Amino acid sequence: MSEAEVVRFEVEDGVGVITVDNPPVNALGPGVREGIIAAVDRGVADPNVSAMVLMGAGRSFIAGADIRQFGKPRPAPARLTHDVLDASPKPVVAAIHGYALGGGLEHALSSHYRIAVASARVGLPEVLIGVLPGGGGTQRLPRLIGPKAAMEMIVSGRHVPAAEAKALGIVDAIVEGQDLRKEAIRFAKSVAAKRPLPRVRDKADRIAEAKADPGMFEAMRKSIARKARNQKAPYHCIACVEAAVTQPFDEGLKTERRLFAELENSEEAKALRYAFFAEREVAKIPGAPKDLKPPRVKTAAVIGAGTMGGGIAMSFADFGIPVKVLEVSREALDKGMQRVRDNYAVSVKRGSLAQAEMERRLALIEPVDRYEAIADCDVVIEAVFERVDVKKEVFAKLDAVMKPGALLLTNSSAIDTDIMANVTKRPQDVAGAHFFAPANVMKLFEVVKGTKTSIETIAGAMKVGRDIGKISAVAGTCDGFAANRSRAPFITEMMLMLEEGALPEQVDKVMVDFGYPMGPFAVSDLSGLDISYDTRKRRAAADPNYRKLHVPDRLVEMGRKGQKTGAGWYRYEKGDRTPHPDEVVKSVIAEVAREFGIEQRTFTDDEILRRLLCASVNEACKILEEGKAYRASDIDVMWLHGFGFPRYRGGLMFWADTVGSREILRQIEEWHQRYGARWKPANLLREIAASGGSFREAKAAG
Ligand code: T1G
Repeated sequence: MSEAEVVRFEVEDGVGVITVDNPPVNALGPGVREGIIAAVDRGVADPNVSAMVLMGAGRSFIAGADIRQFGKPRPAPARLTHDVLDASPKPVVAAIHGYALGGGLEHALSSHYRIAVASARVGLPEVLIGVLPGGGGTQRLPRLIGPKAAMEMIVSGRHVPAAEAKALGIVDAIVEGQDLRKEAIRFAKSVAAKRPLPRVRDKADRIAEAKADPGMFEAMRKSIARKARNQKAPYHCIACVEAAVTQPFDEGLKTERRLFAELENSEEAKALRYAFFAEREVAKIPGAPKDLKPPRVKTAAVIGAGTMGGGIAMSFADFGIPVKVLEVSREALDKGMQRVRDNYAVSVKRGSLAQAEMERRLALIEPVDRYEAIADCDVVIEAVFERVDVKKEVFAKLDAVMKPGALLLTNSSAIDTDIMANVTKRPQDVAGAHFFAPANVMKLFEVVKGTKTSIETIAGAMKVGRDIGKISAVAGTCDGFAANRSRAPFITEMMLMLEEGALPEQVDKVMVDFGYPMGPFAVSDLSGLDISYDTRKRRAAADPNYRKLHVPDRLVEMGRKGQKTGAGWYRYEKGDRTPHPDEVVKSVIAEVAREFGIEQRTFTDDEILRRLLCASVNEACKILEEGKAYRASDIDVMWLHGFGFPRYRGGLMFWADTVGSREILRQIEEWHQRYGARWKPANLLREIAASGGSFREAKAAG
């Protein structure tokens, strides 16, 4: 796109209006910076122009640099837009609507005034994609709002609403009325003659205040130590803001550029950029007609007021959608509603929810005890016991009462969606809507397509997920769908390594060092060992060849169900959630090894990491081969938002590419030799290794 096409310059009432028009979010792609510079030059040179306005066309101001350009060679620009805007002898007013993020906000900070509509959001979120504000943001923002507030914004990467931005001093005025352009021209004229121009780079008063608290930078480093471990970008952000306090502006800019260059092509930045685009790609349904735009659901219903049912109802209420909760027994209904009230009360007690907001959300959740009461809802999600007969009965009733076109969804985490669909006369309207516990917290929303599910129903269900703040990802119906199925081998290997001599605390340390917030055994103690025990019992009953997991089975049979019983893989002191390694577990492991003649040995940390993740990479390839997921990057999104996979590692398949497809195949073949059939390499994995291809770009077969 040429400069002229992505940036327009028009003179109106003596004001030069510079409009960036680079859909969808006016990113600073090719030609945009050059277009802005050319426009400012025209405005400066035009005697009829007394001031200028910089704004975005369409739904947003500028959402930052074009992330797709990162990692690609870029010729060093002769002039920087920031310097040109800053140095303009005529005032430039940045008029913000939608988003002013990253390079977008930096262009606004390089302008002399900033005005915004009330719904606008501003921020410097570069740290979320593994870099830092590289267009002067780390030097200008501290001068405008003070180093502490600036550092908080830059290290968190959060989007700041216009009202708060005004209070912080980022924007000079909130614009009323609908016509931002008109208001911006009026504002520009009102400051056209004012001199000197308020250049942010010249502001020193807020920097001076920081000199009184030099410890703020070390304090910030300490406060992010746990969350930002293994990462560089957050620390480089702090170092840049520190430079804004300790160095002259232009020296600080050099520091910013040097540290930016260190990050741009880091593994961390590549992984976070990949995750950014994978989260956008996952929303796309291959082959779906472009005009397939399902409506926002206005009313919802949930069948079952258990833990999942209650959490699902809260998800709808949290996003302002009225929801009915159906339970046939009044007692179960009251118990379920009380659990919902208690959950909200915990958030109010923690201060993360206002009492009034709690009341507002509770008012959106209506308990009902008759199917007729939900007949007009746009979507219904069944969340009853994981028993086939009960689910079939529910779907037969839903088929009888729900209005035509309603989405009939099941929250089953394992039962084949077709079983529920086939008891209805409208299987095309049935799909899985798999929430992850706790349903009102976990972001992953797995939409399961049955054999007869229509593309309209898939799109509708995915939209439901997005409308309640989830990340919707599609999976094909099969045992464990895509997310749990891809993780199941991870669980199996973690249990079998114990039988060979690994210890829970060693495995957990490896995964925490890798970046997980918590190790898999500690997570198992938190959610309860008995849940997976019941699943294993069902599987062993159905499949005589099912490989029993003796150690966890024995612990549960000893009454060690995890934190809730004070002991599981670890032991816990009363009222304390700190996991303590337990000799009892060691002796159970030794006992199982002796009984089944399993030789005990030591494990390297790297072997533990590879054993867990390679098992799932292999399964993910089988899932793609069978078309049970659209893209490998979808599976990565599932791991990021369903299983706490460290985001700066990109995801399971992205990690596999950092090891390399041939090495992954070599490793899996070695374990195939040693451990047998469960490690048989997937055909797709062999193909990727043979072609030297990448796992993250793999797509569903056919
Ligand atoms: N670059 C390239 N493409 C982008 C983009 C960007 N900055 N932002 C969005 N897109 C694409 C996105 O991939 C999708 O494409 C479409 O726009 C709609 O996005 C020098 C170094 C603005 C809050 O980090 O956070 O500036 O999938 O689905 O939900 O210091 O997009 O349709 O083909 O997300 O309404 C800093 C990133 C860059 C902001 C809108 N900026 N964007 O959310 O729409 S680094 C960011 C967002 C930088 C400077 C540095 C969100 C949004 P497609 P969407 P949305």
